[in-house]
Amino acid sequence: ALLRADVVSIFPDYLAPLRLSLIGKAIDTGLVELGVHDLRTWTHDRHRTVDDTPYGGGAGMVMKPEPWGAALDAIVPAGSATTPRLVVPTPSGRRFTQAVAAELAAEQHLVFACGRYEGIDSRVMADAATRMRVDEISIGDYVLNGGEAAVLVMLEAVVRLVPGVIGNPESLTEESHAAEHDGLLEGPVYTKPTSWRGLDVPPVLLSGNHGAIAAWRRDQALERTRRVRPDLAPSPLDGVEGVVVGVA
Ligand code: 6GU
Repeated sequence: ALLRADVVSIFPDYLAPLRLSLIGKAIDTGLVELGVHDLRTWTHDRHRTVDDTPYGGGAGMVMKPEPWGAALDAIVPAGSATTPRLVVPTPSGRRFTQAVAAELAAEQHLVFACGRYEGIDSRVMADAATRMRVDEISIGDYVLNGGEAAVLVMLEAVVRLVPGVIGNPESLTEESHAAEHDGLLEGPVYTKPTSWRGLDVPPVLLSGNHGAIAAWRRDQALERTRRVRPDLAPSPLDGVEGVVVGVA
């Protein structure tokens, strides 16, 4: 397999959708290997305890280090040829972007540690960092109850970038956030019929004039980006020769 991904969670069933659709097919064809593990496998007490009260006080519970240490020891083979990357989903991590997805897609082995409650005892990350690269990553500025849904999001973005997973690689470069798009959002798209419920497909798309179509699409992309994501829109002087602004 080009990519192996291991996910550790106290709700392994939450990761079942990874076996569906595009990721499922990548697993079935052997391009991607997936392991989903129940953290409680590495508990030894009657109640299979994974959490405890936080030192220093405060609300909520913190995940105990021992089960995580044992889980990572079992999943990451000692002295393996390639050092895996440990991804810890957390709202306090660095932001997941298309560039981070591409970075992760280039790895051979990803391990995802799904925390619940107020997070995982920080020594787990400190200890893991002696053997692997550790990345605490957030998928956005909102709070989830656990990392599982974030792992579904991240793996969907990552696996489709693994070579061979998408049949037509051109569709990888033609979408929103692709570098080829100059960082603009993709504009509206249309298919048959040409008229539907009184709404017509923009005539330029039926013109056969490829130059005019490309110019129209660029214009639509720019308009949409300015309207819904002004933070991504190019500044008016972008691309004007001889003018350089905002460079440190
Ligand atoms: Cl990656 N995990 C959790 N638990 N909450 C989040 C998140 C991740 N990203 C945003 N909120």
